[in-house]
Amino acid sequence: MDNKNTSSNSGEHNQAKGPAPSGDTQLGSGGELHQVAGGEHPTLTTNQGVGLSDNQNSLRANPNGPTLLEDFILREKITHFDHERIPERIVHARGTAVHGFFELTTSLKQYTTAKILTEVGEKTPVFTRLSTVTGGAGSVDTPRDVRGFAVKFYTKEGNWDLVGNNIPVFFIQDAIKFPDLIHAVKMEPDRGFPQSATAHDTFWDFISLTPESMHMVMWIMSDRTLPRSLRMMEGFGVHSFRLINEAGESTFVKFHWRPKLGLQSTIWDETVKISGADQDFHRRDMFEAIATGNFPEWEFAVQLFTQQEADKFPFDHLDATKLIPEELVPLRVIGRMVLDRWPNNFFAETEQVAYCASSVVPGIDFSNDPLLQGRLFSYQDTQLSRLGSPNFHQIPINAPKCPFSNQQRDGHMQMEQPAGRVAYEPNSLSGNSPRETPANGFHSAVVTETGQKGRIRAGSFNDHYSQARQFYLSQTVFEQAHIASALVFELSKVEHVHVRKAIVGHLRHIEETLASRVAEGLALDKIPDAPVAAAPVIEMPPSPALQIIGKMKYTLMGRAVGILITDGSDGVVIKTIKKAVTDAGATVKIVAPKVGGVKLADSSILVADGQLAGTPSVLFDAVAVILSDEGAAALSMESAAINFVRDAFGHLKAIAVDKGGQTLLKIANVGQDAGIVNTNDKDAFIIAAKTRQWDREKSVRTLA
Ligand code: HDE
Repeated sequence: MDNKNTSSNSGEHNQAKGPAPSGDTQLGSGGELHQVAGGEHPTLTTNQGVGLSDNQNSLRANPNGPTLLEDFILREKITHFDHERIPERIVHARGTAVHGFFELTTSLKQYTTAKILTEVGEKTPVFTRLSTVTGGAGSVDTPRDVRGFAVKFYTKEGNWDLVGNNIPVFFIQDAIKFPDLIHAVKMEPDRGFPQSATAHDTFWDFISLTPESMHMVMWIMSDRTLPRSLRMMEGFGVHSFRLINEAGESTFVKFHWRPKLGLQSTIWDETVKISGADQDFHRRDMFEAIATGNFPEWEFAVQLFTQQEADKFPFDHLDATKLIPEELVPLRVIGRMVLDRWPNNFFAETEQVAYCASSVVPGIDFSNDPLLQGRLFSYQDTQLSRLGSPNFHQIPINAPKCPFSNQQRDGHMQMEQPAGRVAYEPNSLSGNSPRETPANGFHSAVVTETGQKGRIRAGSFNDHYSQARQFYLSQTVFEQAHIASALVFELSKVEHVHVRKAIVGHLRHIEETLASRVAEGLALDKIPDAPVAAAPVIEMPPSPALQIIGKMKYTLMGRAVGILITDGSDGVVIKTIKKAVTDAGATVKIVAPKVGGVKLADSSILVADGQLAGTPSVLFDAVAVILSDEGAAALSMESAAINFVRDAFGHLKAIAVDKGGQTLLKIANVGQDAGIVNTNDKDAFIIAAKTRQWDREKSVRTLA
């Protein structure tokens, strides 16, 4: 439909009647209300361009009679509506995507011919989709789940899709197990729940029988699966890829994204409450960041290594359940990605974008990782089923931004009209049909493959526990406690006791104390036996780069602070705290009992950004409570106010209070520590707000 169609049609109910004063309300003859914004409105038409005289009433035999089949306008509208949904992604259905650019800062010319990795300063458009894995498209943003990190680079040499996750390893080693893994984690087929959760029997049953998943299990039980914001997550290409240079030599590469805002996660109790308070917590956060010009940015880094170096690793880098510690192969930062433009239309872009792990450009190639090899088939196939046509590459969000042409023809929803009589290659009839370019077209790495064909897992994939142990031992004591407690939480939701025990048995190979903490948390009568390990566990040096706390930035940049106020609050104090917070790079939201605002001590009105009942402190990184005595008294019986401070305290956040705020803390039975500061000392508040009060945790909950 052409939105610019201005052909005149001014039926009685048509809103296309030209300018009307903004905010005017008009009554249509059907009794409906039209809120009319000012401006020229195009004519409302059918998909065939026929103007509508009435978009409120279907065609009926008489005012009280049946609707007529003849009503092609009704039928067209309803038919289109009935077909609005396309199959959602079988995994990663829920996602948020943003446009932006990638800029190379260091050339990898020595290693690759790919222009995107050799042309320093060049800005390449990208479309990046960040997703959860297990839930449906309408599920919450904040389950305990892996996050997808998919980047489509529209390079000069074709589209390169780096379809990664926020965790550098994966559950399984071979693609053939993927459908089983996903069937186990998705809602159970007989009951249709739980949605978007690993805490149930089928998931842990599968895991208990799949020892190769143990390293990933450590990562998913850590707070990595509870990101505070999509802007505060790392991204990983996971598999080893190859770079190929002009001489045809290849080097292995792992790709990494590192958020400029640093890593930041929530804690479990907080996450559970966020899921109730704001189902769209991450999507809204990203939307607001883009809308306010706080464009998220990531460093792009690579780990480069040769076959000779790989031969010396105490693991097989082609096994996707292993990572290469940064201490072994350092990260080289070679570029940055900035996301700066929200899509115009969610369906057309975020839903229809089709990432394919097989989309690479000349100079980048695949490794023999058997998980990656399976993915090279799966994505193209899934897009065919999801988008319904082999022409999905023509949808604007998927189309390369460089010229592309070949002799593929026809198919559902063909949008092109190729001219001429030639649709094959080679041909001698057309002077301008596309030809191969042997010099700079795509070449695969020159590798020799030998050995016996068969369904054989390489013996070098047998070590299932060493890196899981390395991960656990690399964490701070706070993070270790979170991992142990997450395991207790999840396994407590598992009904089958033998499954709980089997998991604890695996944990014994990772670290005995972890196994005993979890066993105690589950009240097991004795520590279960460990299963036979396929390979001995080797000791690897701790890698601090695997922590979250070690990688959190001591900053308020990109974060949010809530200020709870009531009638009679001191406007000067509010202003001072607000300025200190915004100067530190965070956003401020005013929370009040009524959204219309409060009457401050000086009788001025301050409008609230959120009503107390709908804006709990879980939505913020730190809070200030600035109340008059009367306000504090009024809030003393409001559970939303009491929970506001109690949760902020329980979630280890800094709390700034004035006298009235202190009264509320007392009523809520909230203790005092270094994270509770007076609003008079704004600097102390900013210092405390830049981190979490980890030491407080032992006083607010029993961890495993
Ligand atoms: Fe995916 N994965 N995956 N995956 N994956 C899909 O493709 C698949 C794996 C990842 O925002 C599907 O378009 C197989 C690893 C992301 O649109 C599907 C295997 C990693 C996204 C598919 C894996 C990923 C997907 C579903 C095991 C991290 C979302 C819808 C061999 C490196 C992309 C779709 C987006 C999506 C298959 C494992 C990342 C079915 C067979 C490992 C970020 O094709």
